[in-house]
Parts: sequence; structure tokens; C-alpha cells
Amino acid sequence: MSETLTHVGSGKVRELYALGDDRLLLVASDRISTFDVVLPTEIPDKGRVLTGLSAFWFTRTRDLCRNHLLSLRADARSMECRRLEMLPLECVVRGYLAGSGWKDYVATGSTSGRELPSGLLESSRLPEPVFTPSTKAVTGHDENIDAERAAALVGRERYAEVEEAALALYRVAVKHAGERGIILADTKLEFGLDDDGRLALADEAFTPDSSRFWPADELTPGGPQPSFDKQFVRDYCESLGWDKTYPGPELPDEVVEGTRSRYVEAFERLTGIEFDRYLADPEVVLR
Ligand code: Q0N
Repeated sequence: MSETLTHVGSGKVRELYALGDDRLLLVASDRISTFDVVLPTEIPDKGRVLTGLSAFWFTRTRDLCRNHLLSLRADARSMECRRLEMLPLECVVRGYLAGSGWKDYVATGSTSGRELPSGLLESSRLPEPVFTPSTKAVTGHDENIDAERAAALVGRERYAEVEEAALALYRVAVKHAGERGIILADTKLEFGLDDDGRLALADEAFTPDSSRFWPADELTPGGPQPSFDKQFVRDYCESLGWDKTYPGPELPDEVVEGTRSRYVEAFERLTGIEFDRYLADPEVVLR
């Protein structure tokens, strides 16, 4: 029983293949990007951590919102997914003020057209999570858009449904992560529609590549926070004085090893499952 793999797309660190007409294979590589540049050195097992975490979250949230996950492959880095009609929106939810949300706030007092209280600091917790959709940029950066423009892209009713689903999913993940010492500062979700027009969560979910993970015991608003997973890589790159343009630097073994440990630690803390158990039997995250 063999199947033809047609490559249908790639992200910076993931590849997408068609499996027949109605399924896709989503493969997470061990590539790592920092400051928007993919580095020449890989982090062993990073793709497996991200695939396992996504599958864990899809399983935990399936009653809140259906999703595209069909099965995990034995390599622990590949997910068979239902092929959906994707919505042209990046569905960002923010519980803390970081990245482009912070930039927007400094410039306008708002983010994605939502007015925020005055006096917030960079990395402050928001009074409540906000849905701040952005457009999917083909090249360059996604652009934050207000609810009006986002609703025009998908229709008013669908927009309301997506906002409610994204906020509900984020709240569940934040609570779970918070109980395990990890702040999920913000996240980017992607949704699509199945053959019956029903909303389904797609892509990856609540991974360190799609979300900001911060160690809860180190939160100090008033500046950017250390990243749970990529901080060794960022610190090393900063120490070189690299100009953050392609190509990035090779990483030394101790930075690779330290970073791999952080990814595995995030996996084990969030799932409560030993990473080696996941490698031996990926389906442990589906139960
Ligand atoms: C899809 N993207 C953007 C992987 C992620 N289930 C789906 N059905 C149809 N299309 C897509 C999915 C999913 N997931 C999502 N492109 C197509 C993000 N990609 C970029 C490449 O790596």
C-alpha cells in the first residue's frame, strides 16, 4: 500500500503534501528560525515536539471546536489532516501585550482597532484576551486588521463564529499551560471549512512556533520577555553581533543541546507525557 506524495506548499519550517484529494500530510522539520531567518543548524526532535504538542491540543480541544487532525504517523513528526477550505485570516489571540500588539498600542493606544486601557507596559497582561486578526501576507509580515475588514473577508456570521472559537480555545490552553508554569502570551490559529461548511481548526495549535511561551516565574513587564524555547538561540545570535539578515549563523553544540532540552521540557510539562514515550508510540498524545 503506497501513496504518491505531491508537495503542495511549504512554510519556513514545515512542508505540506497532498494525500489523494481530501487529505494532507503536514510534516514538521527540525529547522528553527530566529529574527525571521531560518538558521543552517537544526534542533534535533524540534519537529517531533511541535507535532506532538499540536496533536495533544487538538485532542484536548476537540469538543470545543472540530479540527483537521486525522492521525499521527510513526515518525512522530507527520500528521495526516483533513483537507479544508482555508479562511483567509490569521486568527491571533493576545492575552499579553507583545510583538505587533505592543507596537500598535504604543503608536495608537489600540491594537487591531480595539482600544486598550492606558498605562500598559510591554508584556503586560491584558484585562481580558483580545482577538486581533491579521491578513495572510504572501511575502513579508501579516498586517493587523480591524474587525470590520476581517468580517469583510469571511462574512459577518463566520467572523463572529471564528472569534468566539479562537477565544474559547485560547482560554482553555492558557489555563492548562498556566497550571504548568508556562504563560501562553499569544497565539496564532488558522481555521478552515470542511465539506459540510463546518468550522475546523487547522495548521499547528499552541506550539512554541505559533505562540509566545514565557516561563511564568520570570514575568517582568516593562520590556520583552525571554522566550521559553528560543532564548539560548537569540542570546547566542545577539552575542555575535549578527545583522539578522540571511544567512544566519551556525549554532554551537551547547546552544543546540540547551535549546533541544527546552523544547522537550515544554512538551513534557504541557502534556505530562515523557517525550521518549511519545517517540515510541506517538498515539499516546491522542488519549
Ligand atoms: C493549508 N496552509 C498554511 C504547513 C502550514 N487542513 C488544511 N487544508 C487545506 N489547506 C491547509 C490545511 C492546513 N493546515 C494551510 N496552507 C494550506 C500553512 N501551511 C504552510 C506550510 O506548512
